[in-house]
Amino acid sequence: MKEFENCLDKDFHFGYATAAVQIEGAWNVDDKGLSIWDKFSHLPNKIKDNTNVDETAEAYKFYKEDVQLLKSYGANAYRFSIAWSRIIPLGGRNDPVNAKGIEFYSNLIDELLANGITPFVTLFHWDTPQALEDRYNSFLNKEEFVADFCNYAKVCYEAFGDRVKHWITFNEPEVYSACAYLAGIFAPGRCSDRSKSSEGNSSTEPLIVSHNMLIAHANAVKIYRTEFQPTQNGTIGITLSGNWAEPWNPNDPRDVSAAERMLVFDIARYADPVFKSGDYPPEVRHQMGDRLPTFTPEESALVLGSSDFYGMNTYTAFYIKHKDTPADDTDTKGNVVFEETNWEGKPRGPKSATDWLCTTPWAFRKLLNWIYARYKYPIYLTEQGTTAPGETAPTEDVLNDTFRIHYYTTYVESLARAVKEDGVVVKSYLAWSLLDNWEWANGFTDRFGVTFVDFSSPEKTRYPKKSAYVLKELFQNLIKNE
Ligand code: GBH
Repeated sequence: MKEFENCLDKDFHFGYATAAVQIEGAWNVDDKGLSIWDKFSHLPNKIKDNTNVDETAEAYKFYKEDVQLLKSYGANAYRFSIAWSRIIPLGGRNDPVNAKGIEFYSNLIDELLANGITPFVTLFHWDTPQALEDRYNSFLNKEEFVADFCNYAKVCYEAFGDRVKHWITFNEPEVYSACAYLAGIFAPGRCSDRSKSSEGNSSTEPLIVSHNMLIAHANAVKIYRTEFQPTQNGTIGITLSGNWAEPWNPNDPRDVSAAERMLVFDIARYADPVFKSGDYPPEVRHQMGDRLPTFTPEESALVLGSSDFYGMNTYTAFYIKHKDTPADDTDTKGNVVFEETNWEGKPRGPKSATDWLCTTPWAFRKLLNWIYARYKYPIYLTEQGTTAPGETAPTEDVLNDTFRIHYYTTYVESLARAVKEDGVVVKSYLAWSLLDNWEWANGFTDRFGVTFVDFSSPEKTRYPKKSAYVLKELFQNLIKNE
């Protein structure tokens, strides 16, 4: 990648991302409260390999070792999430704050800073305190939820804001709301299918939940901006999911507009309110009608501009074909068909060990351009990565992870092209993930780490994979020294 040497500014952040539920373990240590995953992962038939989150990579215990890994991988940034139920075990604004929970994250932040690593902190990566679910159905109750989330956010700004300068309120409103309230495969597992859940409405709840999430985000940002940003000088925003949509048949205008529509439903539905218009895109409103909540004028004004940057998670791409039948009332993707191959039988790309995920570097550049053209906000890439076929034991072959190396090398080249040739402004690359972790409904079966974790060993032994060193070298060459 000689031609792209030094194409990234000196202040570019390269590193790794994780989430509390997926790596911490220690579910009841130091007075932590229960999160919805502590309950959900123990229900029968929810998790592919019947595992739960009682014990994972145990990063709660081994965080110092993980900071050393980050350092040896050349990372200058680390994105982790705070478990709300460690900070406020019962979650609510009138519930006590847990000093031991604060101490843990405070120590982690200090350890990172002492090793030259900038913390990027996510306040919510899908682990609502179970008590708030029990009390008022968490996200479904706007007034209660917004007030409790703002209180929690404020406790975090107060405790960590002297050292944390990069805040992310929520991770992926679309993935969370669709998986937890439409498909019912994530905690709290609500959906219309009564064989899976005794409660829920897949038509309306996902939209209410993500709507209330945007409002909670905007309120928490307002608090940061008015009470903390003037003295703490940090930056705050939201991270959105989004995978590229490529027309199944580029010569069929119906597929071309279906692909564009998918991006609008999947990405712009969240990004337009925050970065562009303060409201949902008209075509989304048109299809969803009254299912979709509305913003009051005050909410709209609060949401618009409520992010200092565009937090972007992206992994792959799909071929998108138009549909001739009308949209059903649980559709959130613009009434399209997802295809594995295009009209000529061309596959998306090499297949990872995860069914939805293929290596599609060509799509990454297109998506960066699509997002930057529409919003003109600096982009923080906050997640990207892959599993690889056959990673079951830390053998020499597995640790020499050529599949993942190919993924990262080609994606990083796309990034460099988007920056250098297309002028897209990107300020971070945080790979998913530092460690093999607990991949939600797929349990431990999907290994996203650049570090192999032996979950059967008491020390949860970490084995670096070669991709970690390949990424280190790539970014050493891309980031300017001065
Ligand atoms: C991110 O979700 C998450 O932020 C992170 O926690 C996670 O570990 C990582 O990506 C890898 O998945 O499409 O029907 O098979 C991103 C998107 C969420 C996409 C779960 C796939 C499964 C449902 N992924 N989803 S399905």
